[in-house]
Amino acid sequence: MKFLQLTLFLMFAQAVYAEDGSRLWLRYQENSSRAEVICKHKITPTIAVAKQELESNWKGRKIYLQILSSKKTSPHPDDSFSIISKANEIVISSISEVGLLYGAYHLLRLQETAQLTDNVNISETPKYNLRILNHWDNLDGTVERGYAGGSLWQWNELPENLSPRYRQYARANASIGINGTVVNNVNASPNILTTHYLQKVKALADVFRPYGIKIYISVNFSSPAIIGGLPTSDPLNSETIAWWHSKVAEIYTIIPDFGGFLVKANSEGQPGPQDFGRTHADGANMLAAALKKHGGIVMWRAFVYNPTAGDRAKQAFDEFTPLDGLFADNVIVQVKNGPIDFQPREPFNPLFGGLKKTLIMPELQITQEYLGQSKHLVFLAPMWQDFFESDTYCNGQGSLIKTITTNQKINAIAGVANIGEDANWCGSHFAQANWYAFGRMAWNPNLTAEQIADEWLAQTFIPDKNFTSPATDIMLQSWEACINYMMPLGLHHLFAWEHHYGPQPWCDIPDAREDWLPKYYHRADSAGLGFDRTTSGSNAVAQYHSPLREQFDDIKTCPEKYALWFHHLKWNDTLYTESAQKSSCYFENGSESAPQNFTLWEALCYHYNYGVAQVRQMQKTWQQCGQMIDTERFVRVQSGLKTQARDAMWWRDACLLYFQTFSKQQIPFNMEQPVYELEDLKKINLGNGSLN
Ligand code: BDP
Repeated sequence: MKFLQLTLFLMFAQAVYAEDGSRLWLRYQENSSRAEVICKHKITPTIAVAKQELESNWKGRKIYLQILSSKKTSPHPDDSFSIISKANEIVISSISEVGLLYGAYHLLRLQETAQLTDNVNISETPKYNLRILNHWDNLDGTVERGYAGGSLWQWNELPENLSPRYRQYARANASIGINGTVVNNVNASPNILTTHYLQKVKALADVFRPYGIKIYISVNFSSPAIIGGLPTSDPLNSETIAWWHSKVAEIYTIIPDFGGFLVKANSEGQPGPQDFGRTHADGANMLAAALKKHGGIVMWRAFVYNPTAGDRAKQAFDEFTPLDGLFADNVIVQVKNGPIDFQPREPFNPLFGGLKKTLIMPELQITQEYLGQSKHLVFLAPMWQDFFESDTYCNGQGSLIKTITTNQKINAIAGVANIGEDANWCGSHFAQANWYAFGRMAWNPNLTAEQIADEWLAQTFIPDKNFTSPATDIMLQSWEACINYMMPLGLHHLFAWEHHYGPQPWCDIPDAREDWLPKYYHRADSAGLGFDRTTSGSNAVAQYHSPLREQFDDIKTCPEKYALWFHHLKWNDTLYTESAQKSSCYFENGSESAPQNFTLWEALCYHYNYGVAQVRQMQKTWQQCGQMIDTERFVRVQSGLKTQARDAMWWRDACLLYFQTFSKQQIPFNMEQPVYELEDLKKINLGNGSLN
């Protein structure tokens, strides 16, 4: 009997304390009795969610939920809310139901992060109206660039069976203000538009609706020919036009509040209007016309490049700026943050500030395709903060990306999701922070990475400064660390072929597209390293407004972090003192004092080594603060950091040893020396992902 009791106790304890990450940042301790929440408005499904969340989880005074009447005729739901405390009560008010829901989650966030004060007087309005996740999920259940297991969508079981995770997903998104989701891959199967699949999409839309989340789909531009049996998909052909109009009408009968289409066209082999001699504007406007009367939009991606058109970094700008002003008013051009492709660090894409008469929305990548995937702890909010705060100078100084993209008729932002079937949703515990950060920054790009890290840690682990403050340090330096050990000083795309996880700067695949090979980007030779994009090179600098173009053009004023992005430098060129100054902490522990300046080669050696040192420091800090949390997650993160530390050394050695074959110089004696042989590293087959 005793044994049975003990077993039952242990089972119970495990059930209660299983810390598999499935609860994300929503770890409220449920109330033993319901909190008092009063709402005089009709209890709609959305209000019911708000009410229930507060009743179960709110620990304070009586709450009133209040819908305000409004004369506004905004085309987009106004998600604003206010929270005001009075003596014995708190009033959450909004003109919309979903505003109340956001208010409820906001209040709970303050409670969970111990930020509640007696007097609350908050008023919040999101800066982007459309805050959208892009799932690169295929209809066969795989996820392109997904590192958290298969797709969350069980297409085979839909529409009949609804996984409980659909609702949990919607709840998590609503709690951080995400209000749209594109459920399928931009490399879109035309089948998504068949009635069969639209019924499945409808089932998801029905689950998401109470949480204020609209559904969108990615469409294949050749759908009229592929599934419609038409002879062409030419956007100016009347049959094509009629096909899209009737398809869109069908979608709206099935899903009345459908959001619209996301389109990847004439990019990486996807079909598009150029196949018929038409422009991106012709293609986008044709779809937009079909969606217009239903209130739908087209998000048309600007991720275009082809091997014959010169410097890849220039191509989207070259293709899209001549079309500026020609897009319909329900088309929004979706632009990746950088001009190449979600690299560890890129300067901002010059289409921001380049397109002035076209609606434009940023596309960020949450899934860390090029930042260690779900294996490396890399917090992306510092990167996004940097991006939002970049000054484009398009209307003079102060034309920050976060300002120009939130002052349009439609303000939207997309993030490529890192969500999958894994119990912890994102493949690792800290990867959840990037989903969280995307939502928070889409709501308010003025939030700092530090604030977001801190509140995420408090909710996801414990609201104790002894834990959150060192853990925030880890998060805040993780992006810089990753850049250092992967590709510092503006280097980019040194990744292993197709896999995009490990290093392969030497990669040479016969007959491969030149612009898919690392050599195209690093241009290492016996003279030096880097891509010359100055006025005497590809002249990509000219795509930026003054004074940026002059600044980038001149190595003396170009920020060191972009040195090799814009310049081909000689191995012995003296880099300004930026790295050298920063390096003092690295050298402090060694016998040598910090140098005054570096040559390019020395700076490279330093950055790679410093990146490794940063990860080693992250390990130590975690060892110290991680023990304050549950063992399960502590150990998992600890083990992830080990992998990251080994991978960092792998990256460092692969890149330095390879570049050394050109520089012909020794790695300075006062820095760490390689532990691997280049020839061995060249043999690694990345099928299995990492060095482990
Ligand atoms: C690249 C990915 C590729 C995507 C493409 C895109 O490697 O899988 O299809 O971006 O954004 O980063 O379309």
